[in-house]
Amino acid sequence: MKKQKTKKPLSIEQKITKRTVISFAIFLTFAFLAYLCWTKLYNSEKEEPGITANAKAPLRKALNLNEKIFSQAYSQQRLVKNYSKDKAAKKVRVNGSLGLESEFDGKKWKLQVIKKPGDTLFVSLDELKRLPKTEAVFEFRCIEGWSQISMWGGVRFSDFVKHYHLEGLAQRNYIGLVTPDQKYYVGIDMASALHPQTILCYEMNEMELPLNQGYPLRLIIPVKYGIKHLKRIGSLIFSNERPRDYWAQKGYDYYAGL
Ligand SMILES: Nc1nc2c(c(=O)[nH]1)N[C@H]1C(S)=C(S)[C@@H](COP(=O)(O)O)O[C@H]1N2
Ligand SMILES: [Mo]
Repeated sequence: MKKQKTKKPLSIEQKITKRTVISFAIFLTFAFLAYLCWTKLYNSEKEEPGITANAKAPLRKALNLNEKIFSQAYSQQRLVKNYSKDKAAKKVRVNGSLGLESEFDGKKWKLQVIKKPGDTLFVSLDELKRLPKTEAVFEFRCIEGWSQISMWGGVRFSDFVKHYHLEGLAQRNYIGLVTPDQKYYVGIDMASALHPQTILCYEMNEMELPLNQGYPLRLIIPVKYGIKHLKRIGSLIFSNERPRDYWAQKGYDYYAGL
């Protein structure tokens, strides 16, 4: 007679043990995968020293990825909401005076466009005023938590680029702006700089800019938070590397987009 191979059914205890072993194996697999991801993120390429020195590498990586996605999704067509003139605040808030405290002679001022070492273009306020004027009434937002609808006027940055034949330089990735005393500085990705609402601004509420709001020239860039709207522009550069940025050095997101 043939011996029949019959499997003895597992007892309740054996069943429970088997399940526990399987669950534990699954748990270990996931724990190991999580560990691999973490070490990969943590040992990933470090940021350039001095630019975002205060942010921890993995967090910074996430922010950079964020920036990549935003700039890829970025479209020149995406306009920030424009309001009618009467919605603009008459008493416009003043915030931030870095780079505005040094002695300054507005009458002698010219915008310096540094094309390459030893080749600087100087542009006076009168010359800027002769270019077509663009106005923007939008909700200005500060990362400190306040916002206010305000009205600004000046030359669209993209018009400025065309007028002075700077298209070649505008192929680079960033512009960098610095106050005349170099105490405040920002870097802006080129897509945002060339956005149709970005202006080199010389007017507020249809009048000359007040000194504490950036006379003779400031940046107005509605697609970004207030930190990027540098007041009193001294010089402008075009660069493939990220220009230094005051608040990014303190750990804020370099992109600071809305
Ligand atoms: N030169 C210079 N520009 C600056 C700042 C600054 O401290 N110095 N502060 C920024 C910040 S944080 C904000 S919110 C806006 C405020 O612009 P406002 O003073 O016209 O409201 O300016 C930005 N531009
Ligand atoms: Mo701000």
